[in-house]
Amino acid sequence: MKLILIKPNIGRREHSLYVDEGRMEPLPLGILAALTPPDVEVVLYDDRMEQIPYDEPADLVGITVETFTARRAYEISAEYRRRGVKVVMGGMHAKLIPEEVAQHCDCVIVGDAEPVWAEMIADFRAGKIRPRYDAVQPLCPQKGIIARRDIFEGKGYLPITLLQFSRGCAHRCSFCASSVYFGAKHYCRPVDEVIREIRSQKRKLLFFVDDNIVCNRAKAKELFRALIPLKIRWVSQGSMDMLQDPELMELMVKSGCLGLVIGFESISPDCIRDMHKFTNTRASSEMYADEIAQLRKYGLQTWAAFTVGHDGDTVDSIRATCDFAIRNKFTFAAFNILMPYPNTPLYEKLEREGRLLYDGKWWLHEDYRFNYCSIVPKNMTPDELTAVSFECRARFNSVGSIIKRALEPHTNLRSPYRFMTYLIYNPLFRKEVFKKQGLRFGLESGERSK
Ligand code: B12
Ligand code: SF4
Repeated sequence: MKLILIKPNIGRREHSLYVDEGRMEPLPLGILAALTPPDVEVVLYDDRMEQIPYDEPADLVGITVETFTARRAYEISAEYRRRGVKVVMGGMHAKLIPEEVAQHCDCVIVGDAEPVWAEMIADFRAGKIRPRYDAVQPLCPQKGIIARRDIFEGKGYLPITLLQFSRGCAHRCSFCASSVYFGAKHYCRPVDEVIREIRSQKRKLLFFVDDNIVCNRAKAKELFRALIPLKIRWVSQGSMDMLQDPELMELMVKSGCLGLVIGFESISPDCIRDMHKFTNTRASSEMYADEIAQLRKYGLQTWAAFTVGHDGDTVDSIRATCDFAIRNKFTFAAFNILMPYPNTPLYEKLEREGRLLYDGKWWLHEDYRFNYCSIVPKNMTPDELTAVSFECRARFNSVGSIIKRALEPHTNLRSPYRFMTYLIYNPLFRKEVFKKQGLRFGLESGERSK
C-alpha cells in the first residue's frame, strides 16, 4: 500500500511556482507517517515548493487542512478523486468545520490523528473506510510517537527542527482558532518523550510549535531543566504572563531559549479587554514597559505578534502600534489582520452583527486574497484596514527599520549568533511580506483544472 501525504500551499500558479520563503517541515505529516504501519510506503509532497505528481500511483492520500489552505486543499483532493484515489483530510480546519471539509474528501478525521489513524488505515485496507472519524482528545499528546523526519529530507526546508511539548492553551482569546480546537485546555507530553525525540535527530536549533509553552508553569520548568544538559537553542510561543515568574524565566534562558513569539495583540487596554486576552490586561495598561525591560534583561529576541482591526482600532492607532514595535526594536513583528476563523467567538459575534464579508466564507471565496480584510471594521473601511496593515508590515520590515532595530544591545547584538539570526531572518521575512500580500487562494484563475 502507498500513502501520499500533502501539505497544501495557500495559493499558487500552476507553472510558475510560488515558493514560501518561511517553509518549515510539516510536523503533522511527520506524525502521521510515524503512526502509519511500517509495511505502508509513505511519500510526502509539499505544495509550497514542489509540483504534485497527481498521476503517480497511490492508494490513499492524506491532506492537512488549515483555513487559509482549505481552497487549495480541496483542489488537490478533487484531482486525486478524479483519478479514483481516496482522500482523507484532517487538521485545524477539519476540526473547526468538519461538515465543509467532509464534502471535499472521502474521510475526515476530526481532531488529533493519533487515536484513530491506525483504525482508519485498517478500515481502508478492508475496503470499509468511514466518512468520518472523531478523535477523543488524548490527555497525553503524541504518546509514544516520534515524528518520522526522513520524509522531509531533500525538500529544502529551513534548518530548524519542529516538535511539540504541549498542545493547546487554557486561555480563550476571542479570535483564537486553537482555543476552539482544544476547548481552552492545555495538554503536555511527558518530558522524557520530548527529550527522546530531540535526541532522535541531529539539529541543535529547535522550534517548539506549542501554542503556549508556558501555559503550565510547573511542567514548563520540568521541561526546561531537562533541556539544559542538551545544549540546544530553541524558540517557541508563550504568553506575556510568563514574565511574572522569575524562576521560569531563568530556567527558560538557561535551557537555550533564543526568543518567543508573544501575542502583544494591541497597545490599547480596551482592545485587550474586548478580545479577552487576560494574560495582557495589566501589561497593556502600562504599554508593556516592564515586560519589554524584562525581555531585554533576559536577552530574548522577541517576535511581537499584533492583531489589527479590533473595534477600538483606528488607522492612526494601528500606525501607532507599528511605531511602538519599531521604537522597542523587536527582533520580529507581525501585524495580522483580525481574521474570523470559523466557529471562533469572534466569528460568531461578527456574524450576529452582519459584519462578515465574502459571504462569511472568505477562505473559499473567489475574490479573497491573503492578508486582505474580511470583516467590516468599526472605525475604517475594509480597504483601509488592508492598506494600513500592509503599510505596517512594509514599514517594520523596511531596510531603515531593520538597521535601526539591529542596534539593540541586549538582544540582537548580544552575541554574534543572535546578530546572525537577526540578519538572516529579517530580510527573509521582508521578502515574504511583499510576495505573500494579495496572494490568491488556490490556483490562479484560468489555470484551475477543467
Ligand atoms: C508552527 C505554526 C506555524 C509555522 C509554520 C509551520 C510549518 N510547518 O510550515 C509558521 C510560524 C510559519 C506559521 C505561519 C502561519 N500560521 Co501558523 N501555526 C503554527 C502552529 C503554532 C503549530 C502547527 C503545528 O505544527 N502543530 C503541531 C501538529 C502536530 O499539530 P496539528 O497541526 O494540529 O496536527 C494534528 C491534528 O490536527 C491532526 N492532523 C493534522 N493534519 C492532518 C492531516 C490528516 C490527513 C489527518 C488525518 C489528521 C491531521 O493530527 C495531527 C497530529 O495530532 C499552529 C497552532 C496549532 N495549534 O496548530 C499555528 C496555526 C496553524 N497558524 C495559523 C495561522 C493563521 C498562520 C498564518 C496564516 C499567520 C499569518 N497571518 O501569516 C501563517 C501562514 C503560513 C503559510 N502557510 O504561509 C493558525 C491557523 C488558523 C486556522 N484556522 O487555520 C494557527 C492554528 C494558529 C492559531 N492559534 O490560530 N504557522
Ligand atoms: S493566549 Fe494565545 S494560544 Fe492562548 S487562547 Fe490566546 S491567542 Fe490562543
